[in-house]
Amino acid sequence: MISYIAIGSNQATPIKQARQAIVALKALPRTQLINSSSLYSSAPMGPQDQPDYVNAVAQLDTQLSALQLLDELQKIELSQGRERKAKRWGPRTLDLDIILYGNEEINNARLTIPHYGMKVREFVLYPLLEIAENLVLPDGTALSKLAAQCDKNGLIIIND
Ligand code: A4P
Ligand code: MG
Repeated sequence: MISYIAIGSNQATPIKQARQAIVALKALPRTQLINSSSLYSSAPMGPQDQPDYVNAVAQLDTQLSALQLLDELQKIELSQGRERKAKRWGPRTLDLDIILYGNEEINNARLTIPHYGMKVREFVLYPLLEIAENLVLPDGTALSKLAAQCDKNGLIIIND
């Protein structure tokens, strides 16, 4: 199954966290890393008294179920020092969200796929567009259309 993972970090050297996450995704069981976007710098969504984020999107081809994949992603988050805090949209060392899992729509206690925020988040849409320009969402919406409607809000590729 082709699945897209959103990577986000704004603590503890975010560029390093994002790169390390991509290395960890490469090592997932029964999974191949197909591609990953550039790293992007983005303004924080939510509380403004937190550092800018580094965001990226990775494309996987996995034989894991969506829930197995979520378990693996949460292990990676924990291994990179993620603490789950009460504050909504607060700072984090690493956030790994399943954006898409094939063409499936999943709604259960642990998973909402497609990810509930993906259609309006510039830091998800533009990195995804970089590696999947012709992608169509399960509801038939073209990714390019969503991106065209979404302000970049200062999003820039990190060159280094
Ligand atoms: N969960 C449900 N659906 C999914 C999914 N598709 N992928 C559940 C992953 N997890 C999913 O997640 C809470 C629970 O969501 C999980 O246990 C899982 O069962 P979490 O990672 O513990 O909490 P969270 O990430 O703090 O919550 P949330 O609502 O996912 O945060 P967001 O909405 O992702 O916001 N600004 C910028 N510029 N860039 C960012 O990346 N990220 C956030 C986090 C805020 N501001 C940001 C960014
Ligand atoms: Mg999350």
